[in-house]
Amino acid sequence: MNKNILIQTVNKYCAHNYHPLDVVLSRGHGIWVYDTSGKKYMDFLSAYSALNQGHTHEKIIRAIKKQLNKITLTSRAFYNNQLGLFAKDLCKLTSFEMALPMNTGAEAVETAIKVARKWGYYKKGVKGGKAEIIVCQNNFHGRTISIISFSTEKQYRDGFGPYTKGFRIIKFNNLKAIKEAIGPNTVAVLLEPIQAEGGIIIPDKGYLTGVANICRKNNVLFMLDEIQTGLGRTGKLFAYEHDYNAKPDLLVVGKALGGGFYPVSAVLASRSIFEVITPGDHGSTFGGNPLGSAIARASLRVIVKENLVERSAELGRYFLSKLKTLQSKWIKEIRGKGLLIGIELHKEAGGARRFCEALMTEFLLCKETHEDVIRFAPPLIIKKGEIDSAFKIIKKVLENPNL
Ligand code: IF1
Repeated sequence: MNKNILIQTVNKYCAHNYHPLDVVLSRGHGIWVYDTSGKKYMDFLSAYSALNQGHTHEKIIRAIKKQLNKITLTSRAFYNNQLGLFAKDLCKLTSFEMALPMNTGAEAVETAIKVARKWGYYKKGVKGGKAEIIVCQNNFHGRTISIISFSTEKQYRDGFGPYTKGFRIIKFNNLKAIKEAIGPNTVAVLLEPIQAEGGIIIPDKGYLTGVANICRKNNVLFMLDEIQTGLGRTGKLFAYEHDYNAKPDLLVVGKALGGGFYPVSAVLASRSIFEVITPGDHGSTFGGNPLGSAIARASLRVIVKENLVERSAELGRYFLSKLKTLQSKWIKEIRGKGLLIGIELHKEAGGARRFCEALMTEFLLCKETHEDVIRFAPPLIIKKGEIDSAFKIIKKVLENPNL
């Protein structure tokens, strides 16, 4: 079917909760995607880091096919023979004791919030209904009612009240603010180690270590949302490893855990924290299903076997250093960690969207974030030569005096 008809069909039958670039994709492999007329593009968004392993990875497809012929869904009313293996692989890789499987990122964040609140009442001794969780300005943790209740982005909140109580919003990258905000009812601090949607905001070195220490000292749980930054994206398995001794009490993972095939997310924590959760407290029809579990195991294996964490660190450094040579009047700052890189433009540039559109006509797909930031996050399997090709396109577009 023709591109315009396909777009019209989406616009006619799908709620307009997105404003996509004008391209209709029908095939993908590795870092490459193809539109309906067969034109080939580099994917420099990776579905917001859910495709760290690249599109349609063969090893993951093999695991899916194998599992598809056996059993795909059992619900948690019964055991299945994949869930334990998945949870064990994930725990071994991340050095956590236990995992609680969910599907989407927002669900896993909700799960972490529930666990923290219950821990607060049952272990810390906070009085019923008083638990408070500290979060940061400019956060992005998903779209559910509770999560948007503590968003500071007008568009994510407006029109969706009444909101969930129990959150206290403070400045990001500011230890003093956390110290001052903690009170006897504080059960947890929840943050992103790098605010990705917030514009690739990287906190000062030592910030996460500081947060971890403050939490430890005050008997408050330190919770990190690494849904986007985790599993190699920033050049470490998890972004908190860029700091010293900053391991959180609860770690939330998603996106690339499903290898780009399937929504798989999880909360990781110690046994003593998860002790507060008893049968019937929480659950999900699909969370921990055998198909998702087999996919997640294969997705993790690809990250390890193909050294995606090291690749991300090395190629990210290479790409960032090349980007820093760009001579463009539009560029205000370039920042990144691993293969999560943002180019912030001056206000006079008229927004990042038109640059993303121009990059698309040169066959490189990416997405703006926060009006003025172009975000680059290619699959971590990308080769050096492909970064060179992408850089040529970026240079042509950003250094074009007529744009
Ligand atoms: C959209 C953004 C990225 C996340 C972090 C939780 C979630 C996300 C740190 C929720 C999801 C996605 C959601 C998607 C676009 C995308 C996004 F621009 F909106 F913020 F990646 F930067 N924590 N981020 O980044 O996970 O429930 O979606 O599985 O909402 O449009 P989810």
